[in-house]
Amino acid sequence: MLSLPNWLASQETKRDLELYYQLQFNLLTGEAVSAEALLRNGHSSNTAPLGILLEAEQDGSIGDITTWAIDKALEDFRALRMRHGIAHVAVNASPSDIMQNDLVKRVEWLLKKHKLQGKHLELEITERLPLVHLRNAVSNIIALNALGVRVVLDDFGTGYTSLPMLVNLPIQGIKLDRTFCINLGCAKHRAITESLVTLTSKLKMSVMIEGIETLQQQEQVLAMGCTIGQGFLLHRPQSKHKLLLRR
Ligand code: G
Ligand code: MN
Repeated sequence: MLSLPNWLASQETKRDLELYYQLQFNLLTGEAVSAEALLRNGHSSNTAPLGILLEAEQDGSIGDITTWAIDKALEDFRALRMRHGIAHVAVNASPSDIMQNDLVKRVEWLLKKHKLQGKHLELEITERLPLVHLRNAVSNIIALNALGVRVVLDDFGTGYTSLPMLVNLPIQGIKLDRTFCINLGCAKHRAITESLVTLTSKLKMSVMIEGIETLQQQEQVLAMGCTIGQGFLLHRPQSKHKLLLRR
């Protein structure tokens, strides 16, 4: 059994990070299907610690932060599922995480620790960096899938994402970047969004759109056949404590 290093206990105070959660919805039924765990600065709350993440990607400590986030998100999952009926919790992983040799072992260890199944966890890979070791990423995704963990590409359409990724990576779905939502008023952008929704369905992948802020956007993406969404219109990121309060 893999023994986790001390950072698991010290990371939180050292970096002063906490997790917020934003619910993701079935747009047809209005039911929450998942909650995305979002890293936030502990005291100033609601601000994403982007600087810390970029720095950690450079100095190689991002793996520890990601493992910490998975641990915490799995710990919170049961209560969130009881309260909101979600099927899984989604955690962000960076390209360097998905290429890391012991990622799968860590995930397996954490699932056992929390007595949860792989299907209760989804990893969203953000392509802030290029996936230079594609082979490692592919074998890790296959091993994660074997555990039942879903892997999706985050912020699709920005950064280093490209169409061949949909063929080269054994992923289960994509999250369309919020810029697609912002630009739904433009016919050309709308055509691209609609085509991507059709494409994912042909590839038998799931598609979620992020950044839904208006009813009109929600109706437009639903009309395109995109039935899963996330955005401020539906739910704003909240601390676990607030999310568990009775409405
Ligand atoms: O790309 P990623 O899946 O990590 O997106 C999550 C981030 O997007 C969070 O930081 C969250 O606060 C932000 N976010 C979520 N919904 C919306 C929205 O409707 N509008 C904007 N501008 N940001 C959003
Ligand atoms: Mn994400």
